[in-house]
Amino acid sequence: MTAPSNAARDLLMGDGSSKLTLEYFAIEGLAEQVRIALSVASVPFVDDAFPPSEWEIRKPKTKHGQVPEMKLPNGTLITDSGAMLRLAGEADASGKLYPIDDVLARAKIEMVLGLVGDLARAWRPAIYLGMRPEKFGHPPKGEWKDADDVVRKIRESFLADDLPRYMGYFADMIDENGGNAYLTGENLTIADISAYQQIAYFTKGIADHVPKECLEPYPEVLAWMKRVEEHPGVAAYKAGKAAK
Ligand SMILES: N[C@@H](CCC(=O)N[C@@H](CS)C(=O)NCC(=O)O)C(=O)O
Repeated sequence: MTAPSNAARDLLMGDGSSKLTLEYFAIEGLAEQVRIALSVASVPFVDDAFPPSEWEIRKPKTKHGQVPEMKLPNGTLITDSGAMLRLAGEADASGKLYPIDDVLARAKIEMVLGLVGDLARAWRPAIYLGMRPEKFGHPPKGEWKDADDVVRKIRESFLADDLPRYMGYFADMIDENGGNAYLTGENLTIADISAYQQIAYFTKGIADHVPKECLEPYPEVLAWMKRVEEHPGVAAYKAGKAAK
C-alpha cells in the first residue's frame, strides 16, 4: 500500500529550496504553539522573532496589522495562529498531531481548541484592562489612578471562578483518557500543544496577582503538562530554544 499523500506537508516543506518563515514578536505569545507544532511535525522553519522596537516598521507591512504571519515556501501568506496551528498539525508525517483521515479524532481536537479559546476569552479582560484601559471606558494607562486595584480584583475573580472551572474540565478530559495520556487520547495533538501554551502561561509568574503556584490544586493538569513537556518532539524544541 502506498503512503497517503500529505498535501499540507508538501505545502509547508516546498521543494527544499526555501523554508517557511514565521514572523512574530520575540516572545512566546500566540506564535509559540505554532513553533512547537512545526517542530514536532519536523517542518523546518525560519523563526523571524523580532524585538517590539521593530513593530512600528513591520506593522504596516502586515496584512491585518498584526502577527503572527507565516510565509510558505511558495510565497503564500497565512494569517491567524489557528490556521497555522492546523496546517502544522496536518503536515505531521506520523499523522498524529491533527489526523487527516480521522474525522472523530479531529472533532475531539476541535472541541479542545474551542475550550482553550473559551479559557483565553475568560482571561482576556484581566490582561487588556491593564494594557489598554481606554478600550474599556477608563482613563488611559498612567492616568487611571485605580488601575492597580481594579486589575487586581478582576484577576482575583478569574482565579476564584474561571480558572477552577476550566481546570476541572481539563482534568476530566485527562481522566476520561485513562489519566496517563493526552487530552484527546493516547497521542499528543495540536489540542495538547495549544492547551499547554495557554495553561502554562499562568504558572510563569508573568501576570501580576497570578501566583506561579495557582495550578497546584490541579495535580492531574500538572502531570499532563509534564507529559507534554517530556514528549520527544516538544522536549527537543525546548532544548533547542534553551541552547540559543
Ligand atoms: N487572530 C489572530 C490575532 C493576532 C493578534 O492579536 N496579534 C497581536 C499580538 S498577540 C498583535 O499583532 N498585536 C499588535 C497590534 O495589534 O498592534 C491570530 O490568532 O493570529
